[in-house]
Amino acid sequence: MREFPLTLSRFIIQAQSEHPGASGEFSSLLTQIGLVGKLIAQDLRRAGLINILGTTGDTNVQGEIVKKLDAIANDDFVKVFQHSDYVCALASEEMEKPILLPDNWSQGKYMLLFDPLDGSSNTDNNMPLGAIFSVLKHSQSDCSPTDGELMRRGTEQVAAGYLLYGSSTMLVYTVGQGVYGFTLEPGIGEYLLSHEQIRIPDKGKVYSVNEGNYHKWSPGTKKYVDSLKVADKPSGRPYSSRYTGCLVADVHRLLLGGGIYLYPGEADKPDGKLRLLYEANPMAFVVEQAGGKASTGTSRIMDVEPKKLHQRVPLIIGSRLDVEQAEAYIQGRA
Ligand code: AFP
Repeated sequence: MREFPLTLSRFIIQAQSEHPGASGEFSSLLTQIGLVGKLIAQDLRRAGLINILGTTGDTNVQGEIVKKLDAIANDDFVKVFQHSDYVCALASEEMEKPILLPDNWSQGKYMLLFDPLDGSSNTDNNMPLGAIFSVLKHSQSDCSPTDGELMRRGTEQVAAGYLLYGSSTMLVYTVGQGVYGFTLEPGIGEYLLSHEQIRIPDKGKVYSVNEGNYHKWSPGTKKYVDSLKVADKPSGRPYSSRYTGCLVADVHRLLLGGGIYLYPGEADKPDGKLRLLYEANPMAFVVEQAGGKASTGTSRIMDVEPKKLHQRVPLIIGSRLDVEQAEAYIQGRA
């Protein structure tokens, strides 16, 4: 009889059975991430039809114009997790302050940090979008976490991953034992295991960066990106340039095919654009678990000590050898 592909739910239950002491809270959290993906994918598929394009007219804590879909995606995350039993704090790119569950509610032991809609500039032109999530464990189980509890190094994440809304909807995540990818089968509303133990090639042939910012980069960054355009067959150059405006989509491509994504520091923005806690750290956890690297250009992303909830960090992420090469140029060693 044809073996039916492993569904996300069965995969999570099987993984949980390997941890006899597991309470199931963690498994439920991951299953609910899948539910959020279905809700947002549904809205995105009909976005042009139900007039939810455009902006709400508000600006978020980043000072960015909030697009209706940003707000809808954020609401979906909050609705699904606020009344769950396994999350005690929610922090989002779209919310200045985290939502801390009051003491009188059943307190879960996990804290969820997320970018509910990554690539918002793509909402009105049918280009890829994503969502990024990071899971931390609350240290005490008897009180609401403080803001400080949420500002933990990337090495303390217990899970991380992303939802990719592209030609298909995918959930890709890690719990520290490799990286697994699930593709949504819309006909049955189930995520099916489509990419088991994803490994990123040690070196790629693709680079992903917004070259419109070239004039703002450090000399080392300029030299590195210039080096990728030199025609030199033995070293596999020139690389191809691919940039979608969606971190999730660009890193997903590199995760499967190899290469490098850069959002470096700039003259007027030395910390770059991307946020540490709910963009760089979770993507770094996934890429490192697949055998790649994630750096600020001078240090490992997951070792950065957070100081603020929405702090930014330069991000150089992808194939191990490509990231090491970029670090050498950025640090003036090449
Ligand atoms: P938005 O969600 O505000 O569009 O930002 C997307 C993002 O954080 C990341 O997904 C992209 O790689 C990067 O910013 C695009 O930024 P630029 O438009 O400055 O290249």
